[in-house]
Amino acid sequence: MQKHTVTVILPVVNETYSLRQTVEMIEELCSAEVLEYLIVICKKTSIESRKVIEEIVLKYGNKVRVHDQILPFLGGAMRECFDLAKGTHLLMMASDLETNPEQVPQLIALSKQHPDWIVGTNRWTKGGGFTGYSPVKLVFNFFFQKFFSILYGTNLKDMTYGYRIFPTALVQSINWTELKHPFLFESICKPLRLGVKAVEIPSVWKARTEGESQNPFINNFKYFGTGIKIRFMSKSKIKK
Ligand SMILES: Nc1nc2c(ncn2[C@@H]2O[C@H](COP(=O)(O)OP(=O)(O)OP(=O)(O)O)[C@@H](O)[C@H]2O)c(=O)[nH]1
Ligand SMILES: [Mg+2]
Repeated sequence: MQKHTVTVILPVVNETYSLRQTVEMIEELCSAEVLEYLIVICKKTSIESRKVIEEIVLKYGNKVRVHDQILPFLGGAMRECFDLAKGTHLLMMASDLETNPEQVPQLIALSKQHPDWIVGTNRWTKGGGFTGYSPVKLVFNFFFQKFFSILYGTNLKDMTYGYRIFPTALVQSINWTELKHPFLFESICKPLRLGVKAVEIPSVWKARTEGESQNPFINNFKYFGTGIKIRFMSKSKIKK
């Protein structure tokens, strides 16, 4: 069997100490499990963030790759990294500490047990939760999750949290279309339609303490169209 190796994808716009802490924590907890860090930057990436990235490259050498994205927005960043990843698996997360890096070893361990599955995280279960999340978004998110778990006939309870580990071959075989934040939702909807198994571990989302989100509130409504469209899309259109 092929050795399980992981590419950690870290999109960066305005994170400094949060990015540094993310990499350092993963290195401390499970360095040997990580093949590479793929840091993805864009025109908006701040000078301060770029300085921290330089520091990280100096410290960890060729374990770190920096990619300057061509496609726009978060979905564009992730999609390009999906194609560039060298690991057998890739971990989609953020660099603003809203995806708790302490859980990386647990995600990798489960992914090793079930290499063909997607291993994600769940804020809507015992042991998971939200700290500092907007109350309006929380209500919206609750009903959104209920609706789409029924529509997709899945046990998953958190289909919009962009903190998951995927088999690289799987994501490279899918035709992705979203460019903005709804990509985080597309990335679970399309595999589910293809019959891929997915599990979740409890996780606490904690609001960032530096910089700001790139996802204006109004954009959250776009997730709805994404979920409906993919639910009724033919499998042949989902596959490349
Ligand atoms: N390279 C790159 N990174 C991005 C882009 N947009 C967001 N990111 C990063 O991706 C991570 C997640 O994005 P956020 O904007 O924090 O959004 P979010 O927390 O998923 O969404 P909300 O909960 O709705 O705010 C952060 O580390 C961002 O810096 C982008 O266009 N390009
Ligand atoms: Mg965020």
